[in-house]
Amino acid sequence: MTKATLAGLALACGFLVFFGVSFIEGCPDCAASEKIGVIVVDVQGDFTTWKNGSLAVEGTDETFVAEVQKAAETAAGQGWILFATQDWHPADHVSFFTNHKDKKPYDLIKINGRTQVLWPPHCIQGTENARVLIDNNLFMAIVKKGQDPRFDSYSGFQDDGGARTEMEAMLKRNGIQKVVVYGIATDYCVKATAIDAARAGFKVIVVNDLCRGVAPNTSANAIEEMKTEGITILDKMNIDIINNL
Ligand code: VGL
Ligand code: ZN
Repeated sequence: MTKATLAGLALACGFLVFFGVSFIEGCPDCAASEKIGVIVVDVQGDFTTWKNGSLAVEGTDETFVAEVQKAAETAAGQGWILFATQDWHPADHVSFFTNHKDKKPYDLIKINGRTQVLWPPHCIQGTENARVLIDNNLFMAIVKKGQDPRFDSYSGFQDDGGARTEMEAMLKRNGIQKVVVYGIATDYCVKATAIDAARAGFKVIVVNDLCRGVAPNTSANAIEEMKTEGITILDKMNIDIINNL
């Protein structure tokens, strides 16, 4: 072996050791470099008391929306990748009681063996109260759902007919493994979205203080159901806890 070859080998080994060591040193941070996604569910005028929504959920005043906004800003500041869901129904949507003869709001009907809750008309495409109330610029994308008049869609991942939205593909495309979910309503769209996220293989955290539910008993049941699916329920948005999960 020539001197030059030896010097080259030594240099190569040096590089290997240098980068190898720095890689090992980097490992305690591996968890922190996992991409974190956030899904802000259906924070729209029609679900809030603030905007006098047609399907206003208790506890959704201006202060609540401001807390959701602040949490979204904090998450964005952490480099987390934010998505929103947006209930976006045509006027002839199956879930509106007005589209069924002799029905009232909150009646239950059976459609193809599924139970459908009949709601007041809400989140009609292109109406003021269908807008997402959180700064839209914070979101990489706003996923619309419930556009097919035949199917309801509580989940941001798929409708009741099984049609998938772009949500799962976008999360995966961005290297996201952990998803934080909060918004409205705990017992419907938050629950369905969080459970579908867990079933799609994401580690899921629901932040309870940033959620509001249609009714206390169904919301309490929803929390238990989500735990059964392996979802972590936190009272508050705690950055350190979420980073280290
Ligand atoms: C929702 C009822 C009907 C929700 C949407 O966002 O939880 N609830 N449509
Ligand atoms: Zn709806």
